[in-house]
Amino acid sequence: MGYSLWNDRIVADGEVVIDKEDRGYQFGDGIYEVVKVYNGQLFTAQEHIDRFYSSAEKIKLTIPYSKDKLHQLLHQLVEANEVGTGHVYFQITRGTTPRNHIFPDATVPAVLTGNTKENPRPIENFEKGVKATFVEDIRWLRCDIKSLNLLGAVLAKQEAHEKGCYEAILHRGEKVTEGSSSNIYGIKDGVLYTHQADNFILNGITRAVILKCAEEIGLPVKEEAFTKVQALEMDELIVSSTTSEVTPIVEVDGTAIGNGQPGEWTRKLQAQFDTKIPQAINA
Ligand code: DCS
Repeated sequence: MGYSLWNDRIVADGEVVIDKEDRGYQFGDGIYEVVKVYNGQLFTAQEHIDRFYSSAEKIKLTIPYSKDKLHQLLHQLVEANEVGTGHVYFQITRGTTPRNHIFPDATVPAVLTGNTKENPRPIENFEKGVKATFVEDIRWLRCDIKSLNLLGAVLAKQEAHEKGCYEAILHRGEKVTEGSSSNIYGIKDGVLYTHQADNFILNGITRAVILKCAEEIGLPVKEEAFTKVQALEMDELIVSSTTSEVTPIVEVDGTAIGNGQPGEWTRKLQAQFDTKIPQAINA
């Protein structure tokens, strides 16, 4: 047993009570974030908090706490649970009212919850790479919002899992958008390609770190969509997220990417990413 975040308090896990009329439970009417913890320290927390507020604004949900207060609560939660390396999950819903699609009135408070998980970095995936499969992107048209509604993502990830793959590479028609819970990149002739940050993808916080790393190691970036055919012809493919960091994709639906091994640029990006990971404060 550990501690959870419940509105503006850190409480014992068992104390959290969620009503069956919570709009998150009824409609998936809410948003969430996942923040990585390295050596007891939150990584890119401000960026995640900013995106949380931005997702909230896009669905017209008012978060009744300041960004600073939320940051402080997340920090307290990580300390209370003595997280070493893992992540914090938190979400907010539009509150509890008898089921009705129409928003509740402004007096109904949003419900904020959060918890942590100890979770080692997936080092073997970083070293050996993973397999992926193409899945048609049937999600809605506001993938820029980190919505609790994840059915499209869940179905795609399950399909990938059943095929023995780590991730589903989603595509709308011929164009690759992103992964079911990640962003996707291709490297061809020394240029890194990734879908532009529009309504068809979630603008990953890890994506921003990777684009910065690319700049720092002299790898030019083109934020534009590539096709499924182009994906298979890339020299290197990468999947990224808060928990996947920079993971090489070495095979898609049985086709080897490049020589079937993680590529040189991927190795350089991983090394550059590693330089940004917070070390233990008293190390
Ligand atoms: N695209 C989608 C659809 C995602 O769900 C995620 C993260 C990303 C991209 C990558 O964003 P970050 O780099 O900011 O993590 N999904 C979170 C999730 O559901 N679990 O872990 C990360």
